[in-house]
Amino acid sequence: MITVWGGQTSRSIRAVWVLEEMGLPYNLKHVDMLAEERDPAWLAINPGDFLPAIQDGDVTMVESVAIMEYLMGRYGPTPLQPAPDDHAFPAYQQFLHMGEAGLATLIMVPLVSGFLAPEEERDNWGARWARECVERRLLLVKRQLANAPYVAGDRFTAADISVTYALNLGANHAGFVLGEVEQEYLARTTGREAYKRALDRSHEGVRT
Ligand SMILES: N[C@@H](CCC(=O)N[C@@H](CS)C(=O)NCC(=O)O)C(=O)O
Repeated sequence: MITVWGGQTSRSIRAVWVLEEMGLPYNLKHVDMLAEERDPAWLAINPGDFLPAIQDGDVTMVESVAIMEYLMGRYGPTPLQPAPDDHAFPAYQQFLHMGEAGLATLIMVPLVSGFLAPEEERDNWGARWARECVERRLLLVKRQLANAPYVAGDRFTAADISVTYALNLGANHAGFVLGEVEQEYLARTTGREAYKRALDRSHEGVRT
């Protein structure tokens, strides 16, 4: 059985959403990132102490996009992952990675500056630079969604799972203002039954 180590609002939702879309069974273990002390069992899984991680037999992995690729590669094929000869593949690959490397990673800088930095360090050059980078990268998302309902084209893929997490993170926790096109897109992606199940399971994880 696959175990996902995650949190209520963490990138573990990407792994759990893929598992729900693929109908695969899994356990979810909640890690409280705000707790003063860490469960040694968790640190044995990821001494780097960031979420998410998965265990699958003797496989232990971190990095949410790599985990999604592992799950789809190991337990697919799945329509979430277009084949390399599919015309959707280049856009799929680009936005799958942009969701984390180009968006969520950079969004974390103004996010943590705004919430965690000492008052006098909140408005800093690095956070402003990262915010501007995100704004420019969002133009690529906006341009793609002006022409297609999903970031890889006509159908929903794991690239949408990656980008949806980033857009939600930016809008809900870092003050990014989304346009109508992006908001309609989020309504489409988060309206999926598998997303709702993933969210429910992630919240249940807190109570176990
Ligand atoms: N690139 C990593 C980012 C992981 C990450 O930043 N996770 C957050 C939670 S969503 C975290 O655990 N942050 C705490 C920390 O890094 O100290 C991924 O996609 O998994």
